[in-house]
Amino acid sequence: MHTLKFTTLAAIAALALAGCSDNDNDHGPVVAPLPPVQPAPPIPQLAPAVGATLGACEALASRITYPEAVITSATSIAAGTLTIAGKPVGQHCLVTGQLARRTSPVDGQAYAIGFEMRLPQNWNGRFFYQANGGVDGSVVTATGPVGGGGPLDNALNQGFAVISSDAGHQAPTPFFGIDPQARLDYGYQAVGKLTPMAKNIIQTAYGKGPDRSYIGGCSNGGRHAMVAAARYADQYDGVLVGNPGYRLPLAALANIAGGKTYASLASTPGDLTTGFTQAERALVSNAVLGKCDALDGAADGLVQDTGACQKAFDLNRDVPTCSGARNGSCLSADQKTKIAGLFSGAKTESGATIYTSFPWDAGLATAGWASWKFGAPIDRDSGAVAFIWSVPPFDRATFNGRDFVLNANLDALLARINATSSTYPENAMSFMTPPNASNLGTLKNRGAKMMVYHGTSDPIFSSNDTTVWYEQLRAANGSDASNFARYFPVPGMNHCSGGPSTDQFDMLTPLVNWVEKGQAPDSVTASARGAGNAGGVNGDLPAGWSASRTRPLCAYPKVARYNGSGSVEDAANFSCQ
Ligand SMILES: [Ca+2]
Repeated sequence: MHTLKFTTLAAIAALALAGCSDNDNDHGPVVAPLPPVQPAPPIPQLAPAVGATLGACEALASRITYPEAVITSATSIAAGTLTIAGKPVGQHCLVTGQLARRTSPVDGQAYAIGFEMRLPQNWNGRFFYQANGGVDGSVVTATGPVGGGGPLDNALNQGFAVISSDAGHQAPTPFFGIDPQARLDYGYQAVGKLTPMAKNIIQTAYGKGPDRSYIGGCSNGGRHAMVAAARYADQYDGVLVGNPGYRLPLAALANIAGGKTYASLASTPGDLTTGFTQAERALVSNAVLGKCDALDGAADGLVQDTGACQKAFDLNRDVPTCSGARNGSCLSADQKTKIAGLFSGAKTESGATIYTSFPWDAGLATAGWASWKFGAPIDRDSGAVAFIWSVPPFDRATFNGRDFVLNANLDALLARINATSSTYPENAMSFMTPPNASNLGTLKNRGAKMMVYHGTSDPIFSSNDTTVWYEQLRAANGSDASNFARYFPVPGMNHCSGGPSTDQFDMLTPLVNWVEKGQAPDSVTASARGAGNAGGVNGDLPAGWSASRTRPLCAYPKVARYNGSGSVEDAANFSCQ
């Protein structure tokens, strides 16, 4: 595997060099002799973390000293003050503060990187950076999510020291984007600044720094983690990436394009939900199930072979076309053309591709799907594009989200996302995305590991975008990245949770076992959250499912296939193939 990789790279390098030479016009490419093949160094096995006990909590407020950090409190939190799935979280110390207080020379507002750390009394020797979602702007309780919906455990409860931050601005609104430095902190620099500070605080609290460090999150948090895997690979041993909006500005612009399209299909002007009604979405969902459900061996309401489904389903062929008025039992010809166009990848007015395609899946009839497609363009994406990612930002005084979407010039917005200026020298795609998403050599070669999951019915960040990225990562690693990075599509799951899916799982524990024990995960068992689930009930579950259905989530490209006998409610009767 490594021999193949180095031989291939050497050959490509030689061809590229030859192609660039000045004198090859008459003779064609001259292939230089290949250098001797060097075996790749073995990937090191990292040692397991060793725990320690916290000293006095309140005294930390004065004992922590770190450049530009202001500690505002250190408070002992009794066991049971926080709970997870009804269970008490153990005693810990809550440290709050701010890093890098400043006043913006551009908008005159005060900024800082606000944070809290929760330091368990009985520490497992590990650090967890909790990367948060949305546009950040609030310090979410630092419990350390382990993935999926309705988690039954969290990193804090498992003994990790956890940090959470607002990523450099103090309101969950997009207007911080007017300040250039706040853009960069949100994009990547808050993680870069907080990570060494957090390790320093852990050193002060426990008398030693963390043996092993992890970063994880979903949505924008998945993006933070994916960016950290590229930019701060020297700082992290394990990276947990959920539904990454790793090309977030483009995903948001594509969703604005979608909003504009659904508005053009709306039977009630201005009400985007009437462009593709719940009945019509249920019709399409059932048609997808009809063509794709059994491809994995079980007609169980889950499309597990997502790749095969894209070849098997055709919206135009498999859904009736209305002969009269729309009534929920058909789609109009205009709907078919425009909706199929959005699924195949939104484009600008001039035909430029904005973002990737979305896979057909059964999860598009849910309320969550509708909220992202019909509400978010106006409520969320418009402001983010206008103020965080556009150069120059739009005028806050005259901004209106609905008008912004309905009157959007997508070509002009795409240009603004890629633009720079003297005030905003780094463009949105630079500060929001990994510098080279498929180059994770630093992470790989130091023995760090990465686990990625993505719901196949995610309506805002397409799992196809993650699949394309993972294929690029495989190609950059001799066609196999599974020795350091694995990708687990979650059939039917919407954005980070929900959807007709088994969305309850813990990816952090298998990640730790991979990093520290060398136990590579081939699959992760996930559960449905039906009636009585301790983590909360998933209202999107179909009526026919067992409340406690389980499934293996399989490492891509394998998919869960029914073994042919036994209950379809039990993961034991499915295999990753
Ligand atoms: Ca199935």
